[in-house]
Amino acid sequence: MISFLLRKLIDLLTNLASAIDFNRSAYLDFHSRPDDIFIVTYPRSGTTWMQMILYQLTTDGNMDFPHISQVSPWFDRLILYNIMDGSDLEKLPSPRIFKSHLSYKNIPKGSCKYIYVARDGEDVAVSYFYFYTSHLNFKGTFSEFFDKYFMRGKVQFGSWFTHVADWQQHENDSNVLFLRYEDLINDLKGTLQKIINFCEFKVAEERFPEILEKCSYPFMKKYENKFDHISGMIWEKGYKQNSFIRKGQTGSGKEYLTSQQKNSFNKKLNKLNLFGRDPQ
Ligand code: PPS
Repeated sequence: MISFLLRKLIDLLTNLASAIDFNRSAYLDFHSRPDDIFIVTYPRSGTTWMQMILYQLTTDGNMDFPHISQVSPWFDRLILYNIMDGSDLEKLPSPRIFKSHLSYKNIPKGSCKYIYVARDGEDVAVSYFYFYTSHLNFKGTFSEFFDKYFMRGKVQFGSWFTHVADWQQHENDSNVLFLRYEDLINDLKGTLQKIINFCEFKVAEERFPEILEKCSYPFMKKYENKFDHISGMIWEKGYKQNSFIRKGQTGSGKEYLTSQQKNSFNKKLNKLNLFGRDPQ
């Protein structure tokens, strides 16, 4: 029974990509700008890293944002879950930096730029297996995930092979920068320079050490809550983390209630003869 339900869940997730196709009309009112940048990837290929890189290259790099989605929204999710419509998208300041897992066919076209990040497919499979286990309640083994789901393209965004092959056909397009996760690992500084040239950013040379530090694995790991999908969903719903064990002190009531609120509270309290309180 459980494996049947699990199978259903995975089929449902697999249909996500086609659901996005189905919802295509929803983003037809999207108007691209020449300085829009779409970071496009197959999942687990370095999307979040690229979001952080572009955030660092286009701002002063402060870490005040609650979640990376606030400064670099996930386009497909905004559309699919009606989080934003065309007019909301219009209000976002330039340069708009969107994350997307859409295929080339389905990505909005226009005057904008696309940075595609591809990663070794075997490494993607392992990373995706761990993601399915930690975030999507997958209970099977790696072999099961690999043979039954990943290799058959029965995962959230379909086949890795199709996704990469599809985008690779456009690697020489003038508005596409085709990068590899492995380039970022082997030569982060050189790859940042390629991005700067492609996007025509102006970044002062003296900012580089700080940018490299903030885009490093240890730095991003330390701020993991600002990147994790789980905290992203919590932020999206407006919930605040680290506010459950609040102050742990007496006297907030005195501070917050108006005298009218205190009077009506006391009236009720006195009728019931509950435990004594200091007169106000
Ligand atoms: S997702 O779920 O599609 O948004 O995932 P995505 O961000 O594309 O990929 C997650 C993997 O990227 C790794 N990552 C990094 N590697 C090196 N340096 C930095 N700064 C960095 N930030 C994210 C992350 O660890 C995931 O890979 P694995 O192999 O699972 O560790």
